[in-house]
Amino acid sequence: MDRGRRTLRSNGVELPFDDDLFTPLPDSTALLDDPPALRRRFREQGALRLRGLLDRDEVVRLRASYLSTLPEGMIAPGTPVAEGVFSGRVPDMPAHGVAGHPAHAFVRSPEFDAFTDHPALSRLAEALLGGPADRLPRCILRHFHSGEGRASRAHTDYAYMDQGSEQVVTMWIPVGDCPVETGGLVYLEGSHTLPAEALAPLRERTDRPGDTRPISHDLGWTARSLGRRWLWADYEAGDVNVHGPHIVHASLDTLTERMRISADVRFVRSGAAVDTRWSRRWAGDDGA
Ligand SMILES: O=C(O)CCC(=O)C(=O)O
Repeated sequence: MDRGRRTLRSNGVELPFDDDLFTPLPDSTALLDDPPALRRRFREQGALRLRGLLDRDEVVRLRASYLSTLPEGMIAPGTPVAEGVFSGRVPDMPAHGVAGHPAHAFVRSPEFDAFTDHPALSRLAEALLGGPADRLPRCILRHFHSGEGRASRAHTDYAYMDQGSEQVVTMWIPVGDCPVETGGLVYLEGSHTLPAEALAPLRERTDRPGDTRPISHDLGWTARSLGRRWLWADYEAGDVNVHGPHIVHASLDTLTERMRISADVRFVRSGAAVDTRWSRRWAGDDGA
């Protein structure tokens, strides 16, 4: 591990970037040509990291398109739009993803539809789900910047989609390079095999006491309580992660000037029950 990068944060809580708390997420790209081996690895690990599944330039173009819809003042003057360097100033606009915020319009754009319909994503879903799969309409565009102390709390996807089939996979796609300090996704090793009872006591340490869906905002507490480490990676534009509905995952705070943009796209096995909350387009205030 790179000892130069000592302290990370998630939801404002500091995390020593050390071998007790973090270990690399293995690269599974070489298994793409071997679907049985890919499925085996997916079953064992609960999540896969696939490098360069998408074309880097296409992903960078999507990043630039979204960033170009932000109101003036959010991107540092004199920097290229696609870099997405935060100026330190958030212009007056609705909350993230709420109608009137650029992400709300962007996830309804033909460009975003074309991106989420990329055949490489559906092929991957079908390989892992063992047959035809349908993309769920609720695809999320996430956008984090430094200084907000905000990231995704430790959670499993199933807590948010438990009115439908478990035959579902999530693709997490960094829209632009996302080294660990920019705040990428981390998975708790082997946590997809844990029974729900093992996770329940962790909810006692939470910054959202009224919400039973997240596990905890404190990733150090989560890892130490379960005796497991967070799987991390330095992601690049074009990489795709895929995970199942029961693995515990979270994200890290953005500590760099470059903003973190990512998309999550989900697929369900064709014919399996769909949680109807995921049959509508995402909005930041849709409550799902
Ligand atoms: O990008 C994030 O912060 C969280 C994404 C996530 O939880 C997911 O893709 O399932």
